[in-house]
Amino acid sequence: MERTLVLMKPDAVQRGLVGNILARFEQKGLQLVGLKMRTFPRAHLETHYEVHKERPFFANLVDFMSSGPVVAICLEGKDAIAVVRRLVGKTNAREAEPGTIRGDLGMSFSNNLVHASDGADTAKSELALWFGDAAELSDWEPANLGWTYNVAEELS
Ligand code: FUP
Repeated sequence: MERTLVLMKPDAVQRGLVGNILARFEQKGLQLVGLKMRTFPRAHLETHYEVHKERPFFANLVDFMSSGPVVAICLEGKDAIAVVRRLVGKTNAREAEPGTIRGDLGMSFSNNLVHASDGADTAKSELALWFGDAAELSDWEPANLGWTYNVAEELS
């Protein structure tokens, strides 16, 4: 099982899309193991987007991400990082495929509703940043796990 970070950005909160987005992950079969909501300080968001700090859009990105509450969640599942990235869709929401979160719900490149970790290393470092206290993540076994996956092939 893998864990990944998803952020529902301030546009998702302001547009009342948190429930819609969360439902898509739950319905897919991804397991919710962490959730928090807060307007995060600029310094925290600058650390999160450090890889982009030299890019021209960096200041705008940090302004946007600190402009209101963000809902941060941790999702668990087999190949969760890649599965979530596919559900999220292309960065520019106008180009994202229908059926994806950005493709169905967004029209913007920068206000693109969600962030999702893009690989194993980033998932690890981002989860350490957003859910640094292990007690913020819940280890639990969904009652339907043996129906979401094939027990003999995928859970042994
Ligand atoms: P993604 O992995 O799809 O979230 O996208 P990136 O990590 O490449 O970019 C992070 C965020 O920066 C995007 F969500 C949108 C914003 N961005 C811009 O505003 N302009 C750009 O040219 C590239 C990214």
